Amino acid sequence: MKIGVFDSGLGGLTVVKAISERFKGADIFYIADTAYAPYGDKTQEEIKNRCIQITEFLIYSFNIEAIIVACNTATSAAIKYLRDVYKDLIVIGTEPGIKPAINLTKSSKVAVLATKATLRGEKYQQLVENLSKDKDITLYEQACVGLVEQIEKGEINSSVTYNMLKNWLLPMKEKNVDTIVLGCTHYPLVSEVIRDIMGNKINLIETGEAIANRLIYLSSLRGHNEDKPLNISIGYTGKINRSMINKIFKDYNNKIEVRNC
Ligand code: DGN
Repeated sequence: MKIGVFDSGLGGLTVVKAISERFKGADIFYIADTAYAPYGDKTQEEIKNRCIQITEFLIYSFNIEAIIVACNTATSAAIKYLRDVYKDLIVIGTEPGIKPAINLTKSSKVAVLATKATLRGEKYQQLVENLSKDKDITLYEQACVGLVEQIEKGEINSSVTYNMLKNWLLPMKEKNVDTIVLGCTHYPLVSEVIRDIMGNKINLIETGEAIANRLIYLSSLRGHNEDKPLNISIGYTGKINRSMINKIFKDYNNKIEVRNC
């Protein structure tokens, strides 16, 4: 099976990593759209156009059967369009895991970290509106402006990144937030920093595992049951930080091809 995955940059590789831990028998073609990153400050129309161009490229270059939008921001701008137009493809998007967070919280205080575009998107607003009203939850939303750029630069442990996160997170810690939704696929790459600030007991909700499970389910409906090792290749449109790729896939044994496209 051939699967296309994309994001504005490195973030969607956290999703590919989660897939690589659970799924076999596929060729994964990943596009890091770094020439247009970050998506978080683009209009919904601009983001949607990029999603269409990348999907077309993946279809015509690699004949993909599935497309995974490994980006919350792009999902909110384009998933409906992609589902409507590419009916022959398996189309999977990424959404902040608010539901699992609500099930997990003990203090009833949940934070959502995401890009500005995700938080103001209609899809996110609907997700929040549809939350179970049975539980009285206080939701703290934080647009983490500049964090994606820090991660793209590979500045995971720099004092700038630490201080950014500290300014957003300490007020949440004081309010007894015990569960944080990582509503951007880049943010798992700073989860150690978040734990350092919030303490080890904090629950962090990522979406990679849920996406991998959805892929397993939908591909099995199409008869996918190959068992060969996963083959991953990464293309990028602007620049990419290769040491971050090595860091993300440090335990991955197969060769990963990385090239400009
Ligand atoms: N990884 C993207 C997301 O999940 O929203 C980041 C989007 C961006 O480029 N800011």
